[in-house]
Amino acid sequence: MTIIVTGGAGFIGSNFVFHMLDKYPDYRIVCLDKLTYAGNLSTLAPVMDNPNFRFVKADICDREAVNRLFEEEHPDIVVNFAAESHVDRSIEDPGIFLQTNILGTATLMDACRKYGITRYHQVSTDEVYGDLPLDRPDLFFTEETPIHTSSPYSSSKAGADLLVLAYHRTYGLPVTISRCSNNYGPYHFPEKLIPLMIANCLNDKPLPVYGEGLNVRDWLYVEDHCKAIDLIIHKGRVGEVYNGGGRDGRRNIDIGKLICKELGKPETLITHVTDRKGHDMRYAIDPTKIHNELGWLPETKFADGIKKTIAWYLENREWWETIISGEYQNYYEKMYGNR
Ligand code: NAD
Ligand code: TDX
Repeated sequence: MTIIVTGGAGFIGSNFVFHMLDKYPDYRIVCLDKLTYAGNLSTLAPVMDNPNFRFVKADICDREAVNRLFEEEHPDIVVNFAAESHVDRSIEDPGIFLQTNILGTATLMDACRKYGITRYHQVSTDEVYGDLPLDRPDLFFTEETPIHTSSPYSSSKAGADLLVLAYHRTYGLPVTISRCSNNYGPYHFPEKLIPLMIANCLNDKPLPVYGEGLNVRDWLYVEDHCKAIDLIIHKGRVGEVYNGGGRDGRRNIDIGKLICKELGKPETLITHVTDRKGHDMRYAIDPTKIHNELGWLPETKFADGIKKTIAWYLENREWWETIISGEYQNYYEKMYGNR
């Protein structure tokens, strides 16, 4: 079995590469990644010498490079993690989101049609459903919830999802889609809420909370997401969408307080800054379908996962300190300097 994993040098993709190499010693895992600002080859260092692993630096939008890889590897399965993934960046500059997230997805699926695969899996997001009101805790996203996006990022992911379902209906491509809630855990790029707050807290810098910080996210430990995708590509029904979530909704302000508490820092580090434009209020996933069909349930509770995550950032300072000492400084100044 050969699996092409795109975006495997990023946060979730790298965790998935580790999970698959560990669980399936007879599988070949080929990572295709452009190594954008969000991709780190150092993350993959532990598996670079593994004979079952190959890394290829390429853009999923580069048809020639993608086709060449299919001719060389004859993949059985393609799992597409590659994307521009940060909502705030999409608000600043949507173009690359449309390019990578929509056209890149089409390019990959065209290669799948041309060379033949047993499964194309699209890693999507709960953000395609838009948001839920704070005063309706009884509401959850199901796979039947209408697509209703808020940001250029979520719109580009929704566009890709529609294309994936269209390639299934029109060309009979054997596809599946997963829509998971916010992930957290090792190798999470420090522009996202949890790793940004951990890094700032450790450096005694302000923890920027957008607006009042009442927005709720449904946090899922990254390993649980990887297990969900593993189940879907092996046992999921072709043409289906599967939601995955932690059923562990938390307000952003409470995440900040918890991280201060765990690291023994004062809550006065929390600083309210200008809100994100079009900021989604609440995400909450109903994972009944994947539970009933595939037996998946998140195994790591947020209370344990956040402790493991903080411990990882303490033990792997070099990984994130290298990131935040480079180009990230310019990004941070631009996004937070006058906020
Ligand atoms: P990430 O930004 O950490 O990693 C993205 C990876 O894709 C990087 O390694 C980057 O170099 C690579 N990439 C970007 N553009 C590329 C291109 N044109 N060609 C090849 N490689 C390219 O993202 P992540 O948080 O790991 O998210 C992975 C996927 O999961 C994305 O599709 C995202 O939409 C989805 N998702 C993320 C979350 C979350 O909470 N992070 C939740 C649900 C779904
Ligand atoms: O500095 C910050 N302050 C703050 O209050 C940052 C970076 C974020 N926030 C808020 C915005 C959100 O309400 O925290 C929440 C989480 O923000 P992000 O970490 O940027 O994640 P989110 O916008 O929810 O999107 C994430 O989950 C869904 C991923 O980045 C997406 O790729 C995924 O699809």
